[in-house]
Amino acid sequence: MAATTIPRGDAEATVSTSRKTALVTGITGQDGSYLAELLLAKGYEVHGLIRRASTFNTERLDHIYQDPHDRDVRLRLHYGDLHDGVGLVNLMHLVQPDEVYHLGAQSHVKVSFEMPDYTGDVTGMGTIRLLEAIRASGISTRFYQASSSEMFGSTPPPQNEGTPFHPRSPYGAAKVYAYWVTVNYRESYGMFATNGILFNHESERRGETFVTRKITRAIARIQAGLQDKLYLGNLDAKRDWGYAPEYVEAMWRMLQADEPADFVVATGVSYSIEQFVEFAFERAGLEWQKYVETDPAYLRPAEVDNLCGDASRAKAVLNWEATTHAPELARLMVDADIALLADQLAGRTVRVDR
Ligand code: NAP
Ligand code: G4F
Repeated sequence: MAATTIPRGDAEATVSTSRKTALVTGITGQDGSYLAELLLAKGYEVHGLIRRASTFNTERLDHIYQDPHDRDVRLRLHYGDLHDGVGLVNLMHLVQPDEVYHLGAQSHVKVSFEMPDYTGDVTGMGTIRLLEAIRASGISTRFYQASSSEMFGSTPPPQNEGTPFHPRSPYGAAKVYAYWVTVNYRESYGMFATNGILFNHESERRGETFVTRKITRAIARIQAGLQDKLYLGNLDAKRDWGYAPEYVEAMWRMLQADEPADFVVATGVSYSIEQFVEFAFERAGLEWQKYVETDPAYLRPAEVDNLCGDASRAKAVLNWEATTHAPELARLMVDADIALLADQLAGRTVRVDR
């Protein structure tokens, strides 16, 4: 809990507050938006790092956006980038967070083969830049690193905290680097730094090019007569898919623990891509074989064949357990995409600008 200097237009006000302050990188992403909601509901003041873009990139935050001109604003967004180390130091000075949730990353595995250098810089080096910004600003804070089951790569399931890493992509390798620097700063500087090793988690806010959302959006369009084919890559790979809002709760619990540690977060059940396709098409009453075709353009130079997590430590230490599994997840995502498309077609999704 810190005295916080808060920009208010041109002036700045130093506000002494007893509520907890969190800084979230990647706040505009799927997990960042759910985490921001969770932290606001718990009474936190939430600061988010956003990238400058030529288009709006805060769509997932629109429903919790607070006008900075209002009183008692508890959600504040700051321009920055994981490339910009000095900016990160300045942000730490400004916000003085009690907790830092580092979710920002180039998070697409296939894209990481096309942009390996960039992915290494943002997803790997970005983590050490943030850790160094914490040290340079001299603040005491708790740090969460968004580690990934992609780090296990080709190591067979079930995967837990003791399973060796064998990443299969530039993204996975960058996450292994970020994992180890987080452990290193805990051991070297006594930082409360923790890795959440999260298995795939999805939602109606999932990025449109990840496989689950690509499938559920296509189903809505096929049903509406706007699309006739869905092109996918490897249908045989297996993933342990959970529901994102449940996973951000696990992140928060990790930073409330007595001691920093690393935790696998997973459902413990895996399904193939083809099975997810079946669950999703069945929900819409469509026969998937009529619409799905394979396109080698979506294959990766190396694939992660089977991820299935063992989250016993999270259950024992954090009392956290997944409750939503892939069949239900597929149904809720299909329903959400059908409703969203109906809203879009009826012109009910007009953005309110401020
Ligand atoms: P996401 O939807 O792709 O969000 C990524 C976030 O990172 C976005 O807010 C993005 O900003 C931001 N970002 C990208 N490059 C940046 C840069 N150079 N500087 C600052 N911010 C940058 O990812 P997610 O699914 O929410 O996942 C959150 C984190 O968990 C990521 O680190 C991901 O690698 C990791 N993870 C995800 C899963 C999963 O299944 N979802 C599983 C394990 C680990 P823009 O909105 O401007 O693009
Ligand atoms: O949905 P995906 O792109 O997710 P992937 O590669 O498992 O990565 C996600 O989960 C990781 C956790 O394990 C995160 F760290 C990472 O940030 C990201 O959130 O692909 C899932 C599977 C792969 O086997 C892929 O080859 O689906 C297969 N797939 C088949 N057709 C496809 C497609 N994936 C995509 N994106 N697009 C396709 O057309």
